[in-house]
Amino acid sequence: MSGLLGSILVNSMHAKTNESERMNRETSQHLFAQAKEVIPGGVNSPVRAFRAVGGDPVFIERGEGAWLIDADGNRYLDLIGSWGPLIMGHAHPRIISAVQAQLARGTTFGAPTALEVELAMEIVKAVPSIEKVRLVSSGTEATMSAIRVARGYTGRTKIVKFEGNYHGHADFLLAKAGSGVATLGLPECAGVPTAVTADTITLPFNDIVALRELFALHGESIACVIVEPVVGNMGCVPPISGFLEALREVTIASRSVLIFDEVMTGFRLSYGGAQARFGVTPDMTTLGKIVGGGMPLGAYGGKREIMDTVAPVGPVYQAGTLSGNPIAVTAGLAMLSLLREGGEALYARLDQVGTTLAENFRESARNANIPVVVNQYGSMLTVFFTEQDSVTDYTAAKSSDTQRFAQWFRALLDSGIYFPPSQFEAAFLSAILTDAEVVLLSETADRAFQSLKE
Ligand code: HOZ
Repeated sequence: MSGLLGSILVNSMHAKTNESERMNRETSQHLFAQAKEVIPGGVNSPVRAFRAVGGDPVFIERGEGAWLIDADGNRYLDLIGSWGPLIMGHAHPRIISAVQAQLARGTTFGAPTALEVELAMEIVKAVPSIEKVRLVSSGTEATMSAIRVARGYTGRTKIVKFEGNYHGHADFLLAKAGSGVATLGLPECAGVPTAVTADTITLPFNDIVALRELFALHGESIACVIVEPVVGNMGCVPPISGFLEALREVTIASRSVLIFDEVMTGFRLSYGGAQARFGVTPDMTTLGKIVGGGMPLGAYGGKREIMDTVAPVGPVYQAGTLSGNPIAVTAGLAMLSLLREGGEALYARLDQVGTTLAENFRESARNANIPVVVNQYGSMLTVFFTEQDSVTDYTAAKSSDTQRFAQWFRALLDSGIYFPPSQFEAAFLSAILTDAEVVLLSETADRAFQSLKE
C-alpha cells in the first residue's frame, strides 16, 4: 500500500467499525417491514431499497460529519453524502445554526425575500454560463424547466440526451436513463407514452462521431442537448478529451441550446462546477444538491436572453409554491460560504482524497486478482467490476459484473462503510474526510476485495 496508507494510524474512535463483527440491524429490518406496508418498496426513491445489492436497507437515525449512525446504533463512514449535497459532511454546525435562525423567522412566505436575491447573485458570480437564474425545489424540476425554456427559446421540439445520463424523472428524459432506471434494469418506464419521448434523441456518451453525424443531418431541428459533463448516474464516467468541446461546437453551429446538467457536479468539481474546470461554457446550466446545502433546492439559469423567455418576462411558464424557500436558500448560502472560505485548498484536498482512494482501490483489486476499472474525477468515484480496459460509455458500464459489485458492497457495509448500493451510481467524497478515515476506508476496501476471492 502506498501514500497515506503507509503512514497513518487509524483513530481509535473508528476502530469499532473496522472490525468484521456482525452488525445487528434488527431495528432497520423491523422498520423496513413496516415501511413496505405503506410506501412502495418501503422507500421514497428506488435505489435506496438495496434491490441491486440484496439485503435490507439501513434506516438512518442521524449523521455526524463523515459518519452515519443507523437506527440500531451502528456507525458507517458515509461515501454517499445524501447522493451529493453533503460535500461538507452531515450536520455542519454553520449550516445548522443558519437554518435554526431562519426557522424562527418563518418557513415559507410565497413572496420574494432578500435571501433569494443573495443566492441568485452568488450563483451568477460563481457559474460561468449563468447570467440569470430561477430557483426551484429539485434537480428534476430544474432540468424539465430548462428544457421547456430551450424549446420555447428556439421554437424547436427535438432534444438530445446521452445513454446512461440521468436528468431526473420527467417523462421525456427517461429514455435510456441511468441511476435507478439502470440499477433496476428497466427497459423503459411504464406510464410514459411513446409520443412523449418521440422527440428525445439518445446518443452514446463520448461518441464524437455519432454526435457530429446527428448534427450534420438534424442540427437545425434540435432545440437543445442536455448532458452531465462528468456523468455520475451510470457510475462516474468523465468526458473523453474533446467531447465537451465538440458539443459546444455543434450546438453553436446549429443554434441549439447546450445545457450542462450540473446537479451533481455543480460546486463539487470546482466552485464554478465542471464548466469552470473544463473551460467549456454551455448556454444553460441546471443545479441541485450542493446549492441547497442539504435542503430541497434546485436552480436553472443561463444567458440573459434565454432566461428572459421565462414568465413573467416571457411566454415560458414555470412556477412553484416553495420555489426559493427561505430555509433551503439559507442552507444553500451557508454551504456556499463554507466552500468559498475553503477555496482552492478545499478542492485540491477533494481531488487528492479522490486520487488516493482510486489508486488504493486499483492496487487492492490487482492484489486480489479482481478485474476492475476505477473511474474517478475529483470527488466522484466508481469501481466498475468489469474486464473492459476502460469505461467511457453506458455499454461499457453495463458490462460490469453486478453480482460481484453486490458482494463487495455488502462486505463494505458489514465493515461500516456506506457505499452507493448500485454499480450505476457514483460515490461522493466530502471535504471533511480525515487522513485516518481515508486509511480506514482503503484498508476496509482492501479486505473486501480479498473476501471476493473466497
Ligand atoms: N437518483 C439519485 C441518485 N442518482 C438517488 C436518489 C435517492 O435515492 O435519494
